[in-house]
Amino acid sequence: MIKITFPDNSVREYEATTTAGQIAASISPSLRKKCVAAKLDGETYELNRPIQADAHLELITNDNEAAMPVLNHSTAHLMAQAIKRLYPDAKFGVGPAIEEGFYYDFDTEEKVTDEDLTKIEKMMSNIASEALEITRKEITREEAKALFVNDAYKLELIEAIEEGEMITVYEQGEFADLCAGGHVTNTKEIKFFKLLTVAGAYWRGDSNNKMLTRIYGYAAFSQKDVAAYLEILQERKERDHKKLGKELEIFTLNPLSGLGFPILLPNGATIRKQIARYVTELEEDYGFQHVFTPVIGSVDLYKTSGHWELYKEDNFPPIELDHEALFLRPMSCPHHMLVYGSKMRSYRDLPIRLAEEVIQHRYEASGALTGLERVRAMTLTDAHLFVRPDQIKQEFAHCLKMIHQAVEDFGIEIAYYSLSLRDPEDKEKYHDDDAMWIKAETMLAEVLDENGIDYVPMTGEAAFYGPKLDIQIKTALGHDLTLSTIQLDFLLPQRFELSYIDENGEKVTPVVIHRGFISTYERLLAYLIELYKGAFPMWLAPTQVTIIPVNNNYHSEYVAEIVARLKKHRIRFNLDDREEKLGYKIRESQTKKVPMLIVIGDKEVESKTINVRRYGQDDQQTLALEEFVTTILDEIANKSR
Ligand code: TSB
Ligand code: ZN
Repeated sequence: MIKITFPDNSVREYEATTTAGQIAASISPSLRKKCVAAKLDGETYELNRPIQADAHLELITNDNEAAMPVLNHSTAHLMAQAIKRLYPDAKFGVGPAIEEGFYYDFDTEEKVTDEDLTKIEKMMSNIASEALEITRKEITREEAKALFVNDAYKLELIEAIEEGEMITVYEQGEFADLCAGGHVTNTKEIKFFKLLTVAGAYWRGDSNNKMLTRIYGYAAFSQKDVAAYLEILQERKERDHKKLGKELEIFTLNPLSGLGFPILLPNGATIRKQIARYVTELEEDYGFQHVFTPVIGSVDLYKTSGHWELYKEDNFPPIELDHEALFLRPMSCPHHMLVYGSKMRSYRDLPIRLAEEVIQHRYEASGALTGLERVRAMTLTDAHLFVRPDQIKQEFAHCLKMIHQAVEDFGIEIAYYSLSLRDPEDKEKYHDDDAMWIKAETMLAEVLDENGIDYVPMTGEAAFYGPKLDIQIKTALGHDLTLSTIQLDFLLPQRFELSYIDENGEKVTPVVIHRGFISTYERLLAYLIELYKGAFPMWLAPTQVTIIPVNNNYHSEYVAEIVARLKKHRIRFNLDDREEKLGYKIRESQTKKVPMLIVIGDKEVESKTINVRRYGQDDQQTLALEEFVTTILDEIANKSR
């Protein structure tokens, strides 16, 4: 007999080799019906897998989050089986459940495209209705190698399994897969799914390997849930900054400009200018001084800082001219070190906060380049603070406060805070000084605790010079990106032999805080386009008001008066006096997501009023001209959303 403990701590006894499915059925048939899998001492267990020993058991019903990866993983197998039937030469890589749905990587002679997805789905449904039992088998390494003798990728995976680790396969009909589980127990349990896209993926994520075909899919426990997910996907696509950026004429990508070098169009440039003004003013308020430094420096500068060695691969190669070697910078820190070092500093001068809109270049992998989100030429709202050791915490909090101010003003949604730490094993990337790292990491964790920041520790994500706090955002397409960053650095000031004279007349090395304010303009813009779905708030909108006269001849005088008022206050407007139908012009203003649209007709001219239609709202508002202007100015000043 075995003792099974349930989540409510009740204990029941069963025959050894009873399955979780039988246990569920013994409690109630309706519970059994809802069960998808079980957790046995935390490990996912199939409902048809015999339980051999005493354990804690949690039944996973189909309304439980934990059921989704099980179902999706089984659907991945089902898809692989369907592919194998349709493409007998198919060789399979890996096919896991992911945060949303599943994928499977495979290789076929014949190219598989989006057009083939329906065919594969049909075959999946056929196999599902064959009601094949899904069974788990423990096998030896030799058996595994024999079973997958024709599958080079699976053989590689078998090689990678550590000695002594259990090897299992899951079988359903003629199909078997090397897999750790857990799964549903029968293909007929897989009823509602959709194959989404075909993509390419390098075997083991390595670009030196063969590119495999990857199909993404999604399975759920009802047709309604699948449909709801497809709707979310559609919504995300609509939000995608690449799509909106084109439609709203914010930026353009042209191969002649080079991969990863987007061009900001006038609308994008206007938004960027507003952000730049905001950043500059806030920095002035927070006691930063601005500097201008060149985009290129001598190779020696980056050898001194250490960027050279580390970034060789990720950068544009140096330019060699007249015995001089120059380097297109990936970061501005070395230049800011030179600014600090340009004169003697006393302890009374610190903190010194140097800020700049830094133009920098990084040779990002071509596969990683995404619209404005990840580019090769970027402008970072950067700063380096030179502080005394006793000022670290206060200055760190100062930067954090400023970032939080911006987060509020833009309405940014922080996904999470990452405390990015070094990987102590990685001696190549990280400066080898345990004491320094321990000091910096401990101090950073303390500051975060003191400021009540809940963070996720991330090993191996630190900069080469020190640990950092990264503020992470999520893009419409689900990319996890760093927006703001505050980094603690004991290394670069040492490398540049920077110092200040302390109270006792002694030379002391300052500490540097690197502060990436609200990312690069490129990434911020990508994020904001998605956040606002292209409908920028008044203070950022490229065009703030569209003016449409009903009749150019009769209404032009009043329109001229309005225009003069708007110009006086630098309100950005578009006077649409083209000889087009009124309805057409109104619709066009709406597709451009202009926050305010005013139509001027006889009534407005007579009463000297303005009829305002706001983007996304049905009702209209009548305002006196003066009121109209102050409404806009208030919204700009308050950054209303
Ligand atoms: C903060 N030296 C520091 C600086 O002082 C630094 O460069 N840090 S960084 O490497 O983390 O980059 C700063 C920010 O630039 C990142 O947080 C990210 O928001 C943004 N960024 C980095 N790479 C790219 C890229 N390829 N495209 C767009 N933005 C990027
Ligand atoms: Zn820096």
